[in-house]
Amino acid sequence: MKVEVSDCMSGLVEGKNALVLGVASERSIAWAIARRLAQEGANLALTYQNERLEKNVRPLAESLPGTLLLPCDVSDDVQVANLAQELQTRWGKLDILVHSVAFAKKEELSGRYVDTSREGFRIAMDVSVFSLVALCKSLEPLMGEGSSVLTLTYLGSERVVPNYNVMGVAKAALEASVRYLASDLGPKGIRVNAISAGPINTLAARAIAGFTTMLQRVREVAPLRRNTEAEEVADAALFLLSDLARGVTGEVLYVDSGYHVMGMV
Ligand code: NAD
Ligand code: 0WE
Repeated sequence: MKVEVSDCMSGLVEGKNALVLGVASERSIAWAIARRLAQEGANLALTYQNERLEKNVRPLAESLPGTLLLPCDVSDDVQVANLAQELQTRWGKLDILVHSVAFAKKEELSGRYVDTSREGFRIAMDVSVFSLVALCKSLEPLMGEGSSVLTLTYLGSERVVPNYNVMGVAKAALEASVRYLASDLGPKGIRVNAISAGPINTLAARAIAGFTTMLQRVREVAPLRRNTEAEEVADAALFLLSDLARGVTGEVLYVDSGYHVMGMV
């Protein structure tokens, strides 16, 4: 019998316990990562932000047998603590943490950055940045040698992308947090990295005016002349979350068709 390579499990994350936050729909980057991890034999726990999104996420979770489904609004300390408690009870240890969560008020994602409100700044930083710190702190007791943490970022952290505004500043802080967390958790053998993804048509992106034009522009000028697919991000995520990347921490890996290397577009 012929065995296709694609039918074989790599064993890269086989038997590892993986928590993935940020699935909102089947287009979510977090969902592509979760599917890939499940495919390679990881045990999964997914979270949902609220009851409205639970309706979307439950059928996705149920399509991957054995997947735990837990609530977690990352802006609520109690929910973060309960999540850690629940995973302690169910699994006792955690090998993989995927943070694929970001939020800014819609009105902050248009117009001038200089007009950002104090409350808009606070919310974007709390949900998109501090949440990673809070999760790492709560879950650190469950993690150990060989554990790996991954978050998602975007080029707007280091270049000005019109309308990305306070989210760009939040992503800059997120990337800096990856370095500080890598330094804090490294001595325990816990790695912390980010993937900087090119624009992908998800729920979070669809709400943005002019997003289709951005996708088009990337297809025209990125070295690979195409858009980024969530599955490409998931493949890179599998690497960073596996022991193949055992020597990599504090890093931001671009999965963006090479767009970020261009100096004049
Ligand atoms: P998405 O809308 O599918 O995912 C965003 C997630 O954030 C949702 O699941 C939402 O429930 C969650 N979230 C927001 N506030 C939350 C809260 N208070 N508590 C818990 N969860 C909360 O969109 P996506 O594009 O898959 O976004 C995932 C990550 O990827 C984000 O960090 C985003 O910044 C990043 N990213 C996206 C793109 C893109 O173009 N889509 C590019 C680069 C990076
Ligand atoms: O990180 C993101 C999007 C994050 C996001 C999206 C929304 C839309 C709905 C955060 N908060 C909200 N709040 C909402 O109410 N991306 C990388 C995708 C994205 O968003 C942009 C982009 C790109 C790319 C916004 C403006 C310009 C470019």
